[in-house]
Amino acid sequence: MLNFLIILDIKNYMRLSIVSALDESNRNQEDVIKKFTSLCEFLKPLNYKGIELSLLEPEKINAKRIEEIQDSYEMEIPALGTGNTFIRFGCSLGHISETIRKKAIERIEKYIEFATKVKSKVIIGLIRGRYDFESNQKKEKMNIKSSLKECCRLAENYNVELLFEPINRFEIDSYNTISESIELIEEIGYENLKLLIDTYHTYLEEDPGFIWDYLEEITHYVSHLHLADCTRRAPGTGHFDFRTFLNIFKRSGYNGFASLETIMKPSFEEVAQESSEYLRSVL
Ligand code: LER
Ligand code: MN
Repeated sequence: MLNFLIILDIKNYMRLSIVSALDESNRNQEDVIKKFTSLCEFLKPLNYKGIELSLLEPEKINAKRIEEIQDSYEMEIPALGTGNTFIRFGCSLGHISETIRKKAIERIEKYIEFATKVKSKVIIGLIRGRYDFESNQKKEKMNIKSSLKECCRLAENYNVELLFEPINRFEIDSYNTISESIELIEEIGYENLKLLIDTYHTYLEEDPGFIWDYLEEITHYVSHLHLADCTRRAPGTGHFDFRTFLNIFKRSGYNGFASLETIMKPSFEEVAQESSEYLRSVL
């Protein structure tokens, strides 16, 4: 009987979530709440346990109401995506201008405030930015380090975890690989700075001959996962080995979320439904 219960527990261990925006900058409060409620309503029966929110202005959202809805559906918000801060506002942690770096840190604080209310974590990904002709990789890395320390200090005050995401070289100019990112995490030295591994970036950046053994060694740094196949479409539509990847984390006792972050084609609904079925079949 005990063995049976343990097997069931392992089957349910990897909690699934999916990335969605709420479009809070263009919608009124009621529409934002409606959008979040309809996501919970749709995703719950598909076995999702969380919704990762990609936000731009978290301070515009009534966190108390979001918290009430997530509690009533027993849905978590495992992480907040911050990349829009760079894409839409042009603010980045690695920027050559101190004023712009400060703005990016101020924006991160807004996410941290929201995260503490809805018990989430804050992603440090695209918000690191890209350098232009006035800067270079060395300066960028130095600026990212000092900004990141400040973000960790702020997040610590709110008891919030930050998730550092290695991102492929076509989208960002530094910290593209897992090992460089771990080196940085060690150097920064804050307990609340963890690693986010995205399968799409892993596929593009890591050595396929060594990656599985390497992942086995570093699972303890990891607190969140992003899932997309090699074309950034839904898992199972390309040739990334999700069975091997996910089972490394399952065996290690990983208790975080695996969040779908794909191109939502043909539609969000189809990706959500098909990915949930596929991932349950490989886990
Ligand atoms: C963010 O999580 C990410 O993976 C980037 O590639 C931006 O989409
Ligand atoms: Mn990602």
